[in-house]
Parts: sequence; structure tokens; C-alpha cells
Amino acid sequence: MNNTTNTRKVALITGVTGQDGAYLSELLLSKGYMVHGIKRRTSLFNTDRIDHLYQDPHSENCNFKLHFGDMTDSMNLTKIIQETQPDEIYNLAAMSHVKVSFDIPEYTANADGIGTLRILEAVRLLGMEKKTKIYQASTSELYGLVQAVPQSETTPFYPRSPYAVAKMYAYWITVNYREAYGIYACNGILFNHESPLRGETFVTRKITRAVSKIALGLQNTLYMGNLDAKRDWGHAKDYVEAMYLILQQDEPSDYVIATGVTTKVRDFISLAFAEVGFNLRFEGEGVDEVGILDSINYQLVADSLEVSEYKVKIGDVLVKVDPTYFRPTEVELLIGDPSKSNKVLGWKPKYNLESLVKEMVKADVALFKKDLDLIKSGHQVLLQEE
Ligand code: NDP
Ligand code: GDR
Repeated sequence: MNNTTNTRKVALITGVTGQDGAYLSELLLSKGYMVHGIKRRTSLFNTDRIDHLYQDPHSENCNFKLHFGDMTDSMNLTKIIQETQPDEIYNLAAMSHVKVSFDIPEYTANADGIGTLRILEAVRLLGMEKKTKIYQASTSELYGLVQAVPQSETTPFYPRSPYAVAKMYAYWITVNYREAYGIYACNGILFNHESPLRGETFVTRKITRAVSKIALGLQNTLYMGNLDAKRDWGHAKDYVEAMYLILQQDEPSDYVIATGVTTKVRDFISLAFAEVGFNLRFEGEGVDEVGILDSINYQLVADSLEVSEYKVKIGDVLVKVDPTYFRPTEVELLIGDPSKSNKVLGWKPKYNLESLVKEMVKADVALFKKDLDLIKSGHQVLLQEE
């Protein structure tokens, strides 16, 4: 062991294989941390987002190490915390899909709610209350049914899904362990944040994937749920900076992380199609609402896609509403008030919605161009969407 090894900070990230886990790992490694991550055992590799960070665990200088674990297994979590002795734990692991939480509510409560308790209780039982700081991945979904806007740290919660109710338990148990045992434990109440690494079934990524495939002639129609929902969308890269800052303060506290700008799902769709040169017009209402191709900016299409034949023509219906994607109870409007994090943490996002959409569409176009090349050379490619 050399001096660097002795003095560097140690972080443990649950949910390291997820969108935020990947960006946070990159950030902490760039700051010289030893990063431990918890990954689940899966029948196929699930480390795509962090493969570029892999290091040989046998190497003396290895500063990124993965451990098998699960939020539903207390003994496993306690053992990992004992072995790794983290200065900071970032609890990002969760069944994070709101719609799916209606299908698997008990599992969601276990992983997202009780899972958080397992982390806090492990730190307490191991006597690490004064050593280990804990970040809890709380969410704007806590606000649910609109009580007031913009939503801040003092806005009342009204969760509207099994996911949000589980996260509400996690929020309060974090506050309770802070107050009861003096643990430096904080909630980051993060509004929606996206990136090219976003899971494929969240709305932004579903849209940017579909836009890219439609533009490349690999898909005809994008089927959507509620087009009127409004979200405060930021970039995950900006939001993991906030997570880090929340654990670097003198006193633990809870923070809203948001851009303060809200946008309808339908407008995100229009922005994404505009990136490939397609202008949409929406007609109808509710399940009859469709997005029709109104005009094509051929210059842009040619620049961004480098294809010579377009399968779409003006008047084509590119977007349809499918009630399958409606939620039993919906969160209609989210818009965050980031004043506290701006002031106390000095946190300000670097990305805006336009730059986020641009980056996501560009990445997905590049991804599907590879599939197109494979298809052209006679290979079978699975192009399934949800
Ligand atoms: P992702 O869905 O991309 O990642 C979730 C991570 O949790 C994955 O690594 C997943 O593993 C892991 N995981 C799921 N269930 C378990 C389990 N039982 N045991 C261990 N690990 C598990 O989410 P994000 O990165 O987008 O979000 C990170 C956290 O922030 C989540 O808690 C989410 O609820 C919360 N959040 C997210 C927001 C957003 O807009 N992205 C906003 C506010 C809060 P695997 O890869 O194997 O599936
Ligand atoms: P959300 O994100 O539920 O806000 O949770 P999602 O992207 O799934 O939905 C956003 C809004 O879009 C509407 N919508 C659709 N959503 C999906 N997934 N698929 C569709 O086809 C579709 N059509 C319309 C939804 O109804 C909703 O109103 C995300 C997750 O990352 C959570 O883990 C996190 O806590 C919150 O953001 C903040």
C-alpha cells in the first residue's frame, strides 16, 4: 500500500450499473476516490455503462471495484459496508421505473424503501455513524399530486405510485436516522435527469431511440402514453455533481436538484424530431391524438443521418397514443425550485434541454446506424421497443 492508497477517500455506490451510478463513478474517480460499486448477479453481463471504468482487481492501483449484492439482502449489504469501510455511501440502487412499480409493488417497497433502511441500519450496527456519510436518491415523484409549484424542500409530498410511496419511506427513514443517531445522511430530491445512458423505457430515451430509428427507416411509429405530462428535465452529468456536493457540506441537509424549467412530453418529442430535420404537427385529443410529419428539413436530414433515401413522407403519422402506457395515477406537473442548492451548494446545471436532446439524439442515431449497417450486410438485429 502506498500513501495515496491510505489517504484517498472511499465511496460505495449502490446501483453502480445504472445511469447515475456510471456518471457518479466517473466523477468520483476523477477526484481520486477509491470507488466500490454493488452490482446484481444477472444471467448476462449488466455492466455496459461502466465497462470503460473496469480495472484488474489484482492490480495494486485498482481504484474501482465491484461487489455482488442486492438491496433486498441485509447481510450482504452489511458485509460489503464492513469490508469496504466507506467514507461516503451513495444509495442509488432502486427499481426506478414508476409504471413498472404498479406491476411489482411489493418488490419495489422492499428494494427502494426497506433497502434504504438496510443501508442506514448497517452503518449504525457497525458503529460507523460518525465515519460514513450517506446520500439517499430521493425523487421529485414524492410531490406527486400537485400541492404547490415550483416544488421546493418545504412543499408537502403526495406520492402517486408504489415507487413514490416506497421512496417516501426511504426519504423519512433517512431523515430519522440523521436526527436519531447523528448520521450525516441526506436526501437529494432530484427531478428527472436524462442522458444517452438513460434506460431505454424512460420517456426521453424511448423518444430519442424511436426518432433515430424512424429517421433511419428502422421503425414506422412511436407509441406513447400521456403527452401532456410536464417534467423538469436536466442532464444526469450535472445531477451527479450535486450528489457529490451534498455530501461535502459542514452539516447534513436535504436539497432539491432541478433546472426550474418544465416541458411537456409532446414538446420533447417535437424537439427530438427536429434534431433529425422532421417537423411534427399534433392533431386530436387523448387517445386519438397523433403526431403527423408536417415538413422535412432535407438539409438537416442529410447532415445528421448521411442517408440518401428517406422512408417517411409528409403526412405520415409518426406518433400515436397507446393507453397501455397510461399510469393508474399520474404525476401531471413537476417543476423544481433549486434556490437552496444554487445558494448553499453553489450548484448550477451546465446543460439546458436543447443541448440534452441534441446529445441524446446524436448518440442514438450513431447507435442505430451500426444496426443499419449490420442489417444491410445480412445480419439479424432485434429492434424491439417497449
Ligand atoms: P437506473 O434504473 O438507471 O439504475 C438503477 C440501479 O439500481 C441499477 O444499477 C440497477 O441494477 C440497480 N438495482 C435495481 N434494483 C436493485 C436491487 N434490488 N439491488 C441492487 N441493485 C439494484 O436508475 P437511475 O440511475 O436513473 O437513478 C438512480 C437512482 O436515483 C434511483 O434510485 C432512482 O430511483 C433515483 N432517481 C432517479 C431520477 C432520474 O431522473 N434518473 C430522479 C430522481 C431519483 P441493474 O443494472 O442490474 O438493473
Ligand atoms: P418518471 O419518468 O415517471 O417521471 O420517473 P418517465 O420518463 O418514465 O415518464 C415521464 C412522463 O412521461 C409520460 N409518458 C411516458 N413515460 C414512459 N416511460 N413511456 C411512455 O411511453 C410515455 N408516454 C408518456 C409518463 O406518463 C410520465 O408522466 C423518472 C424515473 O427516473 C424515476 O426513477 C425518478 O424518480 C423520476 O423520474 C424523477
